[in-house]
Amino acid sequence: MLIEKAEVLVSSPGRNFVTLRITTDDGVTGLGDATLNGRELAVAAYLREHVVPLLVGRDAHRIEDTWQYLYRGAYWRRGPVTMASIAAVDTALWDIKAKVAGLPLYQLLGGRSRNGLLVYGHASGAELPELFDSIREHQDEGYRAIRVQTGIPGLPSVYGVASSANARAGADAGTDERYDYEPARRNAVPVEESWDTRAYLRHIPGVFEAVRNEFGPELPLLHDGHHRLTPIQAAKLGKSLEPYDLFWLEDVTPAENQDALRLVRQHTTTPLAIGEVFNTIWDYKTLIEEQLIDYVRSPITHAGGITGLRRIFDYASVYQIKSGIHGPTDVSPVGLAAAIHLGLAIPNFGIQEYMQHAPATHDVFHTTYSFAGGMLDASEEPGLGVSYDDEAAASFPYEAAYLPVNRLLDGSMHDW
Ligand code: KDG
Ligand code: MG
Repeated sequence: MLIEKAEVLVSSPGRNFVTLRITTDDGVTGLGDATLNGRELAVAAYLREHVVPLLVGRDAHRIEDTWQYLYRGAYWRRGPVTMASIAAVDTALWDIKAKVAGLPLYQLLGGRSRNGLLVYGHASGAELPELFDSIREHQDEGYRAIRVQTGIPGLPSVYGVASSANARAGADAGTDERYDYEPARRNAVPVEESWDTRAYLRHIPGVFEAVRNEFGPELPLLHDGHHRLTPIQAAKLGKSLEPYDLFWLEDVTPAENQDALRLVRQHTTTPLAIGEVFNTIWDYKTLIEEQLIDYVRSPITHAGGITGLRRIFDYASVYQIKSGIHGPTDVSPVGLAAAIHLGLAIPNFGIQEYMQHAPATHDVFHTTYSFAGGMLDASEEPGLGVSYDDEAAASFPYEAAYLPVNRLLDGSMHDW
């Protein structure tokens, strides 16, 4: 079964997505997600110019060999653009293999280890009453674990906080409004936000105290620090949140420095999750071997596909570290479906992030996975169970959109 063609599909139904569609000589198609928020066209060009010409004529069944060929064969290894491209090829080939077998993909990954995937959703509010409403709305939708993000006094806009009116209306990112907390804005240049770490550290423990008082001790709560703290600040935050028993505290320090987590770990028993911007197993080496984290956060879309991420999870499982696959709206329904299949099969599943895509996204990506009772599940359709509607996609052309950048109050650049 040879690869006959590979098409790079760029569309913007609600937000920008890059999708790879591989077709074999006997007409079987597979999809892969290569979306890299704010840098979509770099991946599209890498795929079109440097990967697609290498795929045509290859044996579609040789998934591991193709992975190694694209990873080792590039000489310039790793990085989000390369690894998102490899991810798309890998996912599309798994989709094809499962379709040919006539089985849902999770069956090829070892079969079901669980009935479904526990997910967490994103509740947020500028102030506590809005946050409480948002938590209740998520519970009403069935969510059984909730990420909590709030406004910080003195800061006009903060990562993770939806403008609630838009969030409730399910506004589409394409209208230049946020839905849920979608942070990428359609603009020729990134918008600028401001940040004050001391104000954040003063405010957050009180928010979690209020949420626990309102919702009780059982509801699993998560929080995302979004890479903004120094190691000692992160240690202080983890310690101050211990009484509120978080499921995890995410991305407390910038991701490049694995050693930073050692200091955080020495000071707190709050479980730590990291990795949504990591692309390879090497980004996790110190963190996994020294047991400095509890959850691995990479998405299939940015970590070399099912082949790349499964390898990381196997390595993590040796150290009792679990999965927490990144599932924001900038991972397409193809990337999410792949995460669901992998999550169903691995032994060390932890939790799956689930932000729901905008209705326009589902006009283009027809999905078969289901969400009920706070759990995501794959369908029994062969392959990933997602199809791409070219006709619908034609009415959603690419538009430049960027994640914001962050400045401290004195104007210095800071991590966003
Ligand atoms: O593209 C950036 C988003 O994926 C990121 O900001 C979302 O931190 C995020 C999360 O945990 O979902
Ligand atoms: Mg995050």
